[in-house]
Amino acid sequence: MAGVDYLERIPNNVNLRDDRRLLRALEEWQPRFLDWWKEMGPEGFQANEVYLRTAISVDRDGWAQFGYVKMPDYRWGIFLAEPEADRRIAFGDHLGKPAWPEVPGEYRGVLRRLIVTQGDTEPASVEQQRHLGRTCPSLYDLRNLFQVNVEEGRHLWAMVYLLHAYFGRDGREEADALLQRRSGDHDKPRILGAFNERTPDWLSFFMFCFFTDRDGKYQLASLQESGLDPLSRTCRFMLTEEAHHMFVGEMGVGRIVQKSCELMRQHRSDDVRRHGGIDLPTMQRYINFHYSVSLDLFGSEVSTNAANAFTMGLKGRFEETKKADDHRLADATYPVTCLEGDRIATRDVPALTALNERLRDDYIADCQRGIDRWNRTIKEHRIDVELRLPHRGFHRAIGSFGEARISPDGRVITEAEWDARRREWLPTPEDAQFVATLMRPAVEPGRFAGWIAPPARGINGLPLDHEYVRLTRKEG
Ligand code: BYC
Repeated sequence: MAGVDYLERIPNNVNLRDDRRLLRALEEWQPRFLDWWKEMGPEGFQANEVYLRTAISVDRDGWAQFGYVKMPDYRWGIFLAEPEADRRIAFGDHLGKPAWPEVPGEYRGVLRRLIVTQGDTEPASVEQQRHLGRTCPSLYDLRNLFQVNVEEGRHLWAMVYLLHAYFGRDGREEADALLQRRSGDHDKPRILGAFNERTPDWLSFFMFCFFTDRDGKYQLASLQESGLDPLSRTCRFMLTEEAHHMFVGEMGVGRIVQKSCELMRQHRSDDVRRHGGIDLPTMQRYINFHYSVSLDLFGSEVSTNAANAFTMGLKGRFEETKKADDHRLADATYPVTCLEGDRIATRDVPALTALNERLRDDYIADCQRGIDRWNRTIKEHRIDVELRLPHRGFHRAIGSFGEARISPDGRVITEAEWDARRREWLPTPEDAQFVATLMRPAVEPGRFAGWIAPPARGINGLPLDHEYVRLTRKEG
């Protein structure tokens, strides 16, 4: 059990019962969280039993337990990875000093902002996905959606724990505000752009899990390097859950690509839509959209915020400890591609200010690996099409490219060319309408909608026709 107390109202491995004040504060927040879940979590299905994985330990082996749970009864809790003995700060001005068990007073504001920004994305994604249950392509996919949703809820708990435990009254207020903002709301939107976009259909959901959850992986990996030890430990455990969300995204898109290729071969036609599939040009436009809004999540190419967070020892680089340099970056430079006047240029800038771009580079390389795997599927069907990541400047709102129009192949273009061609590059209202026509629920065990191939295997060794969500009870 590695110290997880499941008998408590709030399962945890942080000895919550020994800190009465904190326990009381979190127990007060808990019903507000549940109210939010009921109002803004998955629409319907709250009374149905779902075959979910629950964290029961933070050990590498055996941290998960599978079983039927009604979502509101999911054991949301607080899990920090095991402490590392004598952990030292691995970068910045405090390099080599012992990691902090508490928040250093002078860094309170910056740390709070990072934690709130991270925390805000978690409930946002649940809100974005709340209508999807009704149009699930299979019970297998429905269960995966709900697994992702409850784990995002747990990630919210992770950040709320830090706010309550280390930031006093300000932290409690921020924790409440996390339940008050709403994705896409005009007056009280979520903090970051991508988390105010709609996720109206399952194609968008799989793209979101592939591209946007992958930003989560890179941000959490950077925060895992943090000198603030409780933040590091909580992110380390969150990353184990995040991996499943990216798996859902990559497999989901991969299965749609597979089905489209099968339909193209079977009907000897590119006109997959006529046969109930999603054509590859539409897939490309969805990739262009989700990739570009996710690139924005890394912030500006050149950022003093990022430099400060690094120098202070609060947010490191991806795999900081594996890098062979001085971990201070005082004199280092890094090449950054951005807009210079009316052309795109790459220039060396101080590496400290280029940390957002460097993380974006790591992310882009990771996205490309997924695209390569989808292209392998297309090639196996002997179809001469390649999916591509558009240029990093395409359709950007944040950073230097936010000021210009860039084509997917990386040319600075005029507003007139953008207007004339954006329908080739980004999902059109007609694309969305077409995809919406495919979103009809397939809820008999073992049945899959006609636009997506079944997965290679079921969950936890179970067959594909397992009843992953029990729909026999009436929906709540
Ligand atoms: N939208 O210096 P700049 C996840 C703001 S996803 C709106 O360029 P900085 C998940 C920025 O806040 C991971 N605003 O950037 C995935 C700043 O505003 P203020 C989430 C934006 O600060 C799926 C100003 O622009 N975690 O876990 O170096 C499902 C100038 O900022 C955006 C984190 O983000 C944007 N896209 O870096 C569920 C980690 N981009 O302060 C979950 C924590 C920038 O001047 N956050 N701005 O008012 C951070 O590390 C940083 O806040 C950012 C921005 C990387 C987001």
